[in-house]
Amino acid sequence: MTDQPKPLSRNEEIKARSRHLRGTIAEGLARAETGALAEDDTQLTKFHGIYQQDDRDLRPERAKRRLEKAFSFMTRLRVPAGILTPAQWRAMDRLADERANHTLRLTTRQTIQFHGIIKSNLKPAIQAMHAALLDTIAACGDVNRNVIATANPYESAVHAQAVAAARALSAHLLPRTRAWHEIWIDGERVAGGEAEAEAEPIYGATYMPRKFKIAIAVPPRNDVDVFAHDLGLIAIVGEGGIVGYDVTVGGGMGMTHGDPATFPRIGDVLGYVPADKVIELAEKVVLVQRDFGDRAERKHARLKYTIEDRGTEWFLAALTERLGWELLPPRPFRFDATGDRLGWSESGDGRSHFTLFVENGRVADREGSPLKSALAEIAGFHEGVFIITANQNLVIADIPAHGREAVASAIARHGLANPAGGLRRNSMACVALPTCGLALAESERYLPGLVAALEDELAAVGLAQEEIVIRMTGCPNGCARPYLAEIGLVGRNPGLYNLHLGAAFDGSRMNRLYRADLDHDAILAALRPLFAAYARDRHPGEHFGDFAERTALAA
Ligand code: SRM
Ligand code: SF4
Repeated sequence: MTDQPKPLSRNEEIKARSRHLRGTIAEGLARAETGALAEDDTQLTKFHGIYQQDDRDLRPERAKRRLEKAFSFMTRLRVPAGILTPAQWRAMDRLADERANHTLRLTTRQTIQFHGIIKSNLKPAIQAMHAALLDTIAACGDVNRNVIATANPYESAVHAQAVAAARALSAHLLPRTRAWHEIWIDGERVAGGEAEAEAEPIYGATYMPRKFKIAIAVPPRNDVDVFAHDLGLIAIVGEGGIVGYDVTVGGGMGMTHGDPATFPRIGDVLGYVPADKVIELAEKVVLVQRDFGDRAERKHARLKYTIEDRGTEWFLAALTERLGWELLPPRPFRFDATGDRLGWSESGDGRSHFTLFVENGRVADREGSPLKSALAEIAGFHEGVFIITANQNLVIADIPAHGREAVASAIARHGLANPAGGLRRNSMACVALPTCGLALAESERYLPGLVAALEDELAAVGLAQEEIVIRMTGCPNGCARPYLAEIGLVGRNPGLYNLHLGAAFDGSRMNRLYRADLDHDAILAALRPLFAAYARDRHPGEHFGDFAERTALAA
């Protein structure tokens, strides 16, 4: 029997026929009889940063009444390195009220998602983003996504270089098609046939086999979880700032329950690249994956599987061939944590920064906690920038000396003080229900209550202030990077979670499955004795993840 090549996945056909990501999206937007778009077009809108969703809380009621699902759209901004001006923040705040569900959702990749935009509001919403000099191009889809970078403005010069690199990488790897502008902004078709007019020099007609993600970390902070990325860049700082990067490849978090062919993986350190060659390096990594990634099986299409199947040495050889030069041996680096440094800090240039904990990234006005209004007020007078962190938090950054008092007073007046508990400060949950179509269990709506219960347990053994990283997702896709948390909870079924333990505090080692299918009480029962043992038996300075690896998981 001969080895037949496997047929391409359906998404490959959709991309190939799409005339560079146009499909029939424009026609679907004009169709008033449904709140949805054509199915194939919903795959293409992802490349435009737009996901069709429906409110899952309303599904049973609407099905009973034989109504169409309550369709709406999630849109995701592209914000390299997570930086927004106050004017942009104010515009996005208004947009959330006028076109979406009155909330802004800070994501684990340093951007904002809007939920609940109905079809007729989509175009005006995107146009409002464009008017604020923002866009949603390539925020999702089989392309390079939002490039993220350490949100640490305290070392101003180095941070500025990392941000500049993130922006340059994002611009270089952006699709060239004018489809986004044509559909959402000006409505004008490019004359002379899109295919010829818009060759995609990097991606070609069918783009990447799957999503592709890049992060830049500036040690000692691994606040971007650099090892979770297809391509990770670890800044090496010398005289004059960032002189180059250690390069990691093949990280990724997603897996499918019960399918051992899928797994989370942390990236391999491949070598060192001088700073002036980093764009060329990134492009060639993309090209190797573009040409060798699996286009038949989407669950097997990320770079991590290409590398796992063919080997790191093969990958390095394929990369070197395209580069025409060799990576240098990696330089030493040291990470200390994946979390943000919450609260006030100062940089050498006389500016201050306040890192605000935003629970699970949801910026909303709630009774007793008017976070959204408070941030809009601060954006009204703030003279610096806002930086969204990859931990779903927000840095009110670059505050000049004369502006600090006003920010401090707004924080105090609106009760925005950061939480005291070490577990909550290091907690993160993905969106999950009711908007995520893939959620198997609650996440964002459940984690705050679980953390309260776990903090009681920690307080009982004297560990209330202990910094422990906990992350939850409503399914195994890994959107809050739960496999890199000291306590990872991964949704299995409504109300049931797999408990993973043992990741390193600095994000350099993944956790492992400890117990499966736990409900709320079972999660507490599993962790209670471990917290007690940790309080009693830990080595000086030992983090909870290391302790769990040494004790509970070793047993
Ligand atoms: Fe994610 C799919 C939300 C970061 C791995 N992710 C989704 C979708 C779009 C569901 C869907 O496909 O229908 C979720 C939308 C939920 C909603 O209602 O908003 C979603 N992912 C998120 C966000 C908003 C989670 C959050 O709470 O912040 C993050 C948005 C990031 C951004 O701004 O771009 C988010 N997703 C991640 C990360 C973390 C990261 O990149 O650092 C991962 C793991 C890293 C990785 O890619 O391996 C991640 N998301 C996935 C996967 C699994 C991909 C895989 O190849 O294994 C899916 C499912 C898929 O693509 O088929 C997914
Ligand atoms: Fe949805 Fe799963 Fe991602 Fe959570 S981890 S947002 S449930 S896809």
